[in-house]
Amino acid sequence: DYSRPHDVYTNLSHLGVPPPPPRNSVGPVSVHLSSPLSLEEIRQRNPLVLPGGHYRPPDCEPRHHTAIVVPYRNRQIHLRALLYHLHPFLQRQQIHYSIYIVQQWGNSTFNRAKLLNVGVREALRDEDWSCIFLHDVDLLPENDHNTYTCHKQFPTHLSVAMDKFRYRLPYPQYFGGVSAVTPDQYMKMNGFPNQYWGWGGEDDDIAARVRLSGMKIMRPPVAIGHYKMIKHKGDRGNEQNPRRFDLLKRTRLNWRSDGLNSLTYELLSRELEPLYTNLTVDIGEDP
Ligand code: UD2
Ligand code: MN
Repeated sequence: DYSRPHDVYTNLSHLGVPPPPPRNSVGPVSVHLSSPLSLEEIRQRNPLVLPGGHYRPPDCEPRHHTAIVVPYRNRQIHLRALLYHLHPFLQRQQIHYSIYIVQQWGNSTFNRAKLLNVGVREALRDEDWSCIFLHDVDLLPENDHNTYTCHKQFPTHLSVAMDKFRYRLPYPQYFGGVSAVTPDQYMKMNGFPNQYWGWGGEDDDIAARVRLSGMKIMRPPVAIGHYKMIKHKGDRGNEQNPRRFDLLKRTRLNWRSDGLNSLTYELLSRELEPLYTNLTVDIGEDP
């Protein structure tokens, strides 16, 4: 389903009326990946961003309140590139937002989906966010008509056209990269799985939860959902998860008992950095 995750778009799309772009947006933006600036330089370029990576448009009452949640460990260069691009991008869209970096503490196997659960829960302690974005650290949006807002009814998958997949959806159920849910949608699907340690499968599990909880996936048009993925190798501590196929067979049985309602973790620190809120969390390890 390629309907636009934006009220205006979904209302008008059946009439073939081109949607009005968000104010201040420019459409396609060029994304350069060579040596990102230092955090201090990025901060200087974004003087209106408050500690914790918080921003509120100064000259209007924003209609959208979006938390950006990024699962993270040991990707400094990618983080700088993301902050460099995302802050101006979101400000052009006149969104009230914060950026949360959810950092897995220690050397245990990485668990992206569990970190996302932690990020959602902690972000909602701060504010009544109307929308929560789940955002890989290495993905840079290339078109600012791709609005970082939620669809009222259904979860949205934003990264539909990445350079790494030659700007096409790799397969119909694909849900990796960048997606968005409202708190209600998140609750309805019991959040995300906690049991996927290592690379892979968790995004397909999340897509399955959307369906199993009676929802469907919304997507922006391919021409707008363009992203660059910063090229990288697999990380140590995030090797392919050999159990992912077995786990995926059981999503239907497990989704109600594993997720938001079974989430346990220890928050080790919460820091308001100049460009983001840092959450360092002990999420345990693969049993
Ligand atoms: C794909 C999906 C991703 C996820 C993953 C499987 C795309 C664009 N993305 O990413 O959403 O489903 O497959 O798990 O297809 N990370 C760290 N440190 C680490 C390891 C991971 O910060 O040591 C974070 C980081 O935000 C990264 C994300 O986890 O972007 C996904 O990991 P990846 O980039 O290594 O996996 P990739 O590119 O195959
Ligand atoms: Mn990646």
